[in-house]
Amino acid sequence: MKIKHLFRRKTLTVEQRIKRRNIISFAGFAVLYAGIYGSWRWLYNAPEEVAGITGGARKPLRAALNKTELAFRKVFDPKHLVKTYPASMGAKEVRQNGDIGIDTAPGPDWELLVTKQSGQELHISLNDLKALPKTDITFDFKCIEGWEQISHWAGVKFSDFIMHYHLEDHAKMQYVGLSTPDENYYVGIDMPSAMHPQTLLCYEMNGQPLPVENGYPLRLIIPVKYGVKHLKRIGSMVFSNERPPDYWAEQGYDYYTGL
Ligand SMILES: Nc1nc2c(c(=O)[nH]1)N[C@H]1C(S)=C(S)[C@@H](COP(=O)(O)O)O[C@H]1N2
Ligand SMILES: [Mo]
Repeated sequence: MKIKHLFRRKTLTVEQRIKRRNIISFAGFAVLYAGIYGSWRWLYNAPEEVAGITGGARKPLRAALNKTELAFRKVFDPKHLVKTYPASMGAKEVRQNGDIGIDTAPGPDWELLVTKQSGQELHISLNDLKALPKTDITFDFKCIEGWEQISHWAGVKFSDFIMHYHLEDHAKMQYVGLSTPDENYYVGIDMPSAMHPQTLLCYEMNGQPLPVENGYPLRLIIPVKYGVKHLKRIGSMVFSNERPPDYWAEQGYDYYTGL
């Protein structure tokens, strides 16, 4: 017998070939499923991040979100402008969504409390803010619940406010934290988004003082972010290099919720 004969594959019958393929596919899927199960176990057993700032999600998940955020920040120019519309296109019936921290009547003695790093406090009245240059914007306001609406707002550019009150050093920090006077709703904003040229400390909607439900006397309008970050009835402002507490991030939503 010639030696090469030994190594030659036996010609298989059709049945044998089917069987062989079945075995190969079953083995293939078994490995795949074991892999999926293994990854799931790994994620399931992964440590939770410290609850507080964010919702106590599994660390690898949050790490992925944070990495995505950093990647997007690199790709997108922070000075890129959100699309704007003529003021006449602003909705006349503006939606009123979310009343956490604004479900009581606004106090007559409202003022914006800014706490500086030194501990020094600024107490700023609505008239003080109205005396600064006024900027308006009409843009498509988007809520993570799935609705959007073109609306028209006006107030002081956040960056103008920073310059006027000589807070440039504070604006070098990484975050600004804003809260309602009763501290029931609060947001943390990364400084590049706060200093974005379209971000407003807003006191007017459709050329009128803000309705109570839309945040009277002062709210944040930050077009580079989803609605959750547009805090209504701002009572206080702090600056920090740590992420300030954020109401929806604590419930597990992405901290940055940028658009
Ligand atoms: N104080 C306070 N601000 C808030 C909220 C809230 O519940 N309380 N909801 C947010 C959400 S989820 C959205 S979509 C917008 C809605 O703003 P509007 O009511 O002016 O449409 O406000 C944001 N700011
Ligand atoms: Mo929202």
